[in-house]
Amino acid sequence: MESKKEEVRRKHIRLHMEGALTARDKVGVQDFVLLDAYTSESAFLDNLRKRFSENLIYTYIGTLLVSVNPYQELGIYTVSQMELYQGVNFFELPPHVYAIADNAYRMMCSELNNHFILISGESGAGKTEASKKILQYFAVTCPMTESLQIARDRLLLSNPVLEAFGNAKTLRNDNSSRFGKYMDIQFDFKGIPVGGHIISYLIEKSRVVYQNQGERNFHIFYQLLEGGEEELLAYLGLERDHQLYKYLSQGHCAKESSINDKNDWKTVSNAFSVIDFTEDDLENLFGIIASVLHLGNVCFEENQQGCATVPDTHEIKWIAKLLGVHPWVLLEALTHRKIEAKTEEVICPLTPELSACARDAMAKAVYGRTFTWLVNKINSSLVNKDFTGKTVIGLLDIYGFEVFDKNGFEQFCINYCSEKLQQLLIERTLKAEQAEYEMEGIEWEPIQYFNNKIICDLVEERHKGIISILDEECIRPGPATDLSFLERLEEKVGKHAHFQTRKLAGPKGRKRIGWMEFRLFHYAGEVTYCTKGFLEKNNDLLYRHLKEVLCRSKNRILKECFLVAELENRRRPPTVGTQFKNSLSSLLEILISKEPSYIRCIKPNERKEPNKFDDFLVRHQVKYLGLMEHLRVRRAGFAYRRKYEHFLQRYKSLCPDTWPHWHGPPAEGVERLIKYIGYKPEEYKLGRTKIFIRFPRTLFATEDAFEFSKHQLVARIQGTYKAC
Ligand code: AOV
Ligand code: MG
Repeated sequence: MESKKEEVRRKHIRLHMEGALTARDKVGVQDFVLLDAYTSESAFLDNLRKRFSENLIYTYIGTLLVSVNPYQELGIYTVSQMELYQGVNFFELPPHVYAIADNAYRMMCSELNNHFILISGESGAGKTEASKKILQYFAVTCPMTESLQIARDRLLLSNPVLEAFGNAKTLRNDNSSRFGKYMDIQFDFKGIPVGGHIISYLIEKSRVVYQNQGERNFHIFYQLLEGGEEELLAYLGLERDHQLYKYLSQGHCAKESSINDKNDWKTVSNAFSVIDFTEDDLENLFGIIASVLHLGNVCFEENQQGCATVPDTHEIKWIAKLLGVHPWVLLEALTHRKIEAKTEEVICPLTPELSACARDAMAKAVYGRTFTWLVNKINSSLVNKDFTGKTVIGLLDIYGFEVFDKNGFEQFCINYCSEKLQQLLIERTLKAEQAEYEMEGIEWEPIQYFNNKIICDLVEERHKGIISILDEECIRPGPATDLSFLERLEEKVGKHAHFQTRKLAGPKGRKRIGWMEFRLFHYAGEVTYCTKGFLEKNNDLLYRHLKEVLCRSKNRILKECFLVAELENRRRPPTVGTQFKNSLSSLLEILISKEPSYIRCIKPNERKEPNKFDDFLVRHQVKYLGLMEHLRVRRAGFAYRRKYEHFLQRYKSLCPDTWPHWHGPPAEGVERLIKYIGYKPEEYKLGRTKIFIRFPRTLFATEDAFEFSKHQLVARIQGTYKAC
């Protein structure tokens, strides 16, 4: 293996050095920085297309990885591929997601700092797959001890469990993540993965009760029905046919060949046992999942007084059994509302429509909180208290930019999240890069780019942004509606360049915006949102009566999810929009403290098909992902930079003046060192605290010399021992 690896590596370096890949006409260039016409979008696209047609889905822009979803298995994720990339310098092998993972890992080990890998791109572009490949890479290539194997397995198997409960088939992606996920993989000082921690973001609860045409509910429901053992289904009171359940059949989704619920059930069941779920946990957990299905089938009718009744209480009895609540108490809570007057409680009957809303609110609340419980449970099995002084690599796989025919509150939140991550990328790359040159006193021609801060502000600014306006409407006394919210928006942000409604649009735009809609001009394109449901989803209120029932449930998981203390707390909880805004802001704080790597995923076509490269679609993504700007900054700048101390520490053995110790200022040591090894003036620049290296090949050569000198040193030491 070693010699094969060395051979591939040498060949690649040679190609790289020989005017960067002789075969470039056929397979394009592996780093866009090497493109001759680097300012041309068409040349960029040509290169991407050429490589895609040769099944080369990865291309670099400097250290950023561009990945195009192949929609087919390419055989490039084998263990031998992983071994090939292990411990090899970045540009010495063809671009790969493993190279990004390995680079972050080695930097973490050598500099003992924390890293994160941000994977972005639109829905279906390949983010979740990339994050899984990275996790597998660490699981296979990192050093391991027997006692820590279980930690590794749990890290790996947390994925199928979370995907079962948090992913669903949408029109864009058969396995679309309907929650955001940030996962820290923790390593000890030897680089062994010892544990992890997951933070989840805003699960799309509305999917539990409603799915668009052609879409499905969360995978777990179908997996349970298809794969669950007979006795389990009998215990839960469920039938195999998912058409029997209202919450599973509204999307009229045809069977999808890419989804095998029966097999997935096996994987998830196995994962549960490895992650330490007890029989009791699973009994309670599936009791909840089954209750949601039963709940969806509860129907209401109107009695002569116009109040809701439940003609068939069969489902209610099952829910009561599974959740450990009294059936009549549950029935009353679904059909009545408790209103608290000053000294007494008044019970008012609900109409069938309001009862249906209460039922759906209960299903969403139960599912949403159970998901949070699941994440906490997984975290408690991933935690490793024995290790202190850990370093981490964080993986961020969060929902991608989404545009459907109908976009609601969920798309608004998802696309706002995309804006925030774009902001982070701009701050950390385009802006930071230019600021760094300035700070380090390096001459530089500024590059123009679109800064989407203006859109982030439009959404999130305190008192003025869309989320604040929505919150105000939610608490305003009097009859606030989704329409009055739209009117408030027109009043307060109507003049904003990135906002439009039917009333504000010119005659041409008006046709395409409905009465209840507003349009945002996102960095990734325009999206028209329908305000219907915004107030209700932002409020996310559960009638007190139902909350009481859930707080008194005997189901152990629900008991942990709905604490009795909540009933005593009369303060209004923060709205969903505000909670999401706050959680994104903490996420950005987590990321800002770490060293970044970026993967930008591109979706080649809308039909989820292999070998189809839709120029228009890809061009649009190249544009909004800011790849051209990124390339320009990279091209004009320097491929590598290192603090003088770090550079000297690594390469000091290459120069007699700096080896074994250099006692002067590190900058002078580096200057002495690079003169000795023969850097040419055009290859580097010396800043105030760092050395900047223009071409990757300069660094390779240095790294090669270092490896060579290391071997010589070892040979010399061994020789000395032998002589003794
Ligand atoms: P996403 O995470 O970016 O969308 P996924 O990672 O789920 O997208 O990818 C969508 C589908 O594309 C996968 O289920 C695979 O079938 C295929 N795919 C993606 N990457 C690869 C790859 N490297 N090799 C082979 N097939 C791949 V979303 O979660 O919807 O934003 O919310
Ligand atoms: Mg995903």
